[in-house]
Amino acid sequence: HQELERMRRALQHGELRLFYQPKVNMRTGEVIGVEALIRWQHPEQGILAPAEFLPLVEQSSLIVDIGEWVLHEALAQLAEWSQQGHELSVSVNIATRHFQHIDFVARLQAILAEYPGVAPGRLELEILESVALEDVEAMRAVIAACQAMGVRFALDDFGTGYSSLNYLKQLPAETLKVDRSFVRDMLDDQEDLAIIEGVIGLASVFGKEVIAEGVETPEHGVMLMRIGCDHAQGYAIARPMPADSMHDWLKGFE
Ligand code: G
Ligand code: G
Ligand code: MN
Ligand code: NA
Repeated sequence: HQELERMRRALQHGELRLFYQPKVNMRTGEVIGVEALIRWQHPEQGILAPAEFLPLVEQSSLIVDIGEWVLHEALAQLAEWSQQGHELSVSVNIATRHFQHIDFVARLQAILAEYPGVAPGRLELEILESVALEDVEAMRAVIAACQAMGVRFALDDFGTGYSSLNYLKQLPAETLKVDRSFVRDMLDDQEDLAIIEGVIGLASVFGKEVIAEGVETPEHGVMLMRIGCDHAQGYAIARPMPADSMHDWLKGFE
């Protein structure tokens, strides 16, 4: 496939970039971490968003190579930020096909070993709720093996994946990431607000953290804090930015 060949070359030629978006505790003002978000610095078309190239890549094993590049890049960046005095954690999105790769755990362990200065607890993997629901036993074993190394998990786009409430009881992730579709309409739509409140209530019973994504205005932030969701990510706080902008942003946010 010609498009895939182009992507492989983009990876080899160093055209992929990670942007980072801060996640904050709105109540304490603390930066709890950053989410790594891939971009393609295309030689002619400029910066391309993942929607423009990832869906194709996800249909091939190239997603494993790109996913491993993302892990390396994010961990190297954490090490660099450490040297600048910023002890951050990073969340990395893991494609389903990558996560289901037979060698996922061993290769993750090998990658982490290359960054001895970065504690595994500072890496969070974002997987889709639907992944954790697929082949539950096998996925739970993979998640548990990663957690045994210290790596944390967040269920991304939470609320869109049809988890049964019973399933929530054994959900292996530390964090639930409320899908931005609920957050977007929560100020006008009582039902979306109720869904977020429900997730927060369940999370607290099960000892899980909740973060709201897609927090676009201060009003959203105020309402989220009112209903007990202190962790937020979204344009109201910061847009995804290149790594070298993070130092200045952190200084300004303090
Ligand atoms: O950054 P943006 O909002 O355009 O990201 C769109 C989607 O692409 C998000 O759903 C996000 O989970 C996904 N995505 C972003 N970066 C990565 C990445 O490094 N790996 C994978 N597998 N998905 C990513
Ligand atoms: O699916 P995932 O949660 O990984 O998606 C993250 C995506 O959401 C990134 O592509 C990021 O650019 C985008 N994003 C981050 N903050 C906001 C926001 O406040 N509003 C909207 N609409 N998108 C956001
Ligand atoms: Mn995500
Ligand atoms: Na999401």
